Amino acid sequence: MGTAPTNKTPFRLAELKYKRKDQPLDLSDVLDLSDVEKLPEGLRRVELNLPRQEAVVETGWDIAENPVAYEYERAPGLIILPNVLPPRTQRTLIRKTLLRDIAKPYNKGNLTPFYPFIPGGLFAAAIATQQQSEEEQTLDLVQPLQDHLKPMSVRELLEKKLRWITLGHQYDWTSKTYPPSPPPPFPTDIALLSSRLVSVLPSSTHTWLAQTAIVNFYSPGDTLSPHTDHSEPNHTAPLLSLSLGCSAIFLMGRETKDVAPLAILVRSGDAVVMTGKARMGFHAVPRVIEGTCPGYLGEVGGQGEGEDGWVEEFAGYMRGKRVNLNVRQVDLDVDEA
Ligand SMILES: O=C(O)CCC(=O)C(=O)O
Repeated sequence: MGTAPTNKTPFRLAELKYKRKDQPLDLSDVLDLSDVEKLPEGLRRVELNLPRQEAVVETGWDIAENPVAYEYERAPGLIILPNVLPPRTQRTLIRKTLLRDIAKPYNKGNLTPFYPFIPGGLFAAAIATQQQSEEEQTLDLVQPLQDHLKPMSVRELLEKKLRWITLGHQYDWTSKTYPPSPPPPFPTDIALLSSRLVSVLPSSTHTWLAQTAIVNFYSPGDTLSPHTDHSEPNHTAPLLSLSLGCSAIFLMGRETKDVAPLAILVRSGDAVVMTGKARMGFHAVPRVIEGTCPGYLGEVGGQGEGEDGWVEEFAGYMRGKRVNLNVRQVDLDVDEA
């Protein structure tokens, strides 16, 4: 029997394949770069621009000592740096976004139009309610800003409703533009880490500046639809994407959905950078894989224990989450620092 014709694009077919829950997840066509002994055909190692140690600008962040990067012929321009963020760096990034960045009222998110800003931040507020009984929590519900929504506890908002916040330039999802007014500050430490990562890429001939980031929060079951990121006036500056927590399947396609995308397993600590042709390519996250959060995030013990403030509240949250930092330059030109 032949295959029934379909009017679905190759991108859509790939998306559906990894979304479906009625069959075991088939990873046989998924590129997994966590342990590459022999380079599969079509995969090439990318020569990085690693400055001599003494020339490294001190950023205060650890990145892998000898990062490796790959590019696959089916996704030209997509540079994959597996395991480039050590556990400690991952923990610090998560803590900073959950405790600090989320607590700044100017960093808007998907909840902003619907629920009031929680002073001190949603994560800290949810931790504070941990000792409360369920009864006490129902007395403390957050009242929605729109009548059709229901009051919710800070814990429910954090765990079930928070999907993203924006750092730096605040993208306007209605007009699909970045407002011309001066943006709120982009966190300097995250900008330094991002620049350091982008600076090792071979194409880094121009200054690159982290000016905006979407911090995506996913639970297993959440997906991100295929899209291109074209609202930044600069369509050539690389887009840096950092994965933390549970693993996910990331689909990288071309400028049209008529070409089958490459499926990549992105794990905690991986970076993918969309450069060149990949910068304007369709991409999506059809699957976040349950139960794959590494132990150093999902538990309190291990590296950095006691020193980096990684307490049960963070471990408990990350056990079931994937956090993605999607960092971009907005302006056409940026000044040399
Ligand atoms: O979560 C990811 O890996 C990708 C996120 C993304 O594409 C976006 O925020 O535009």
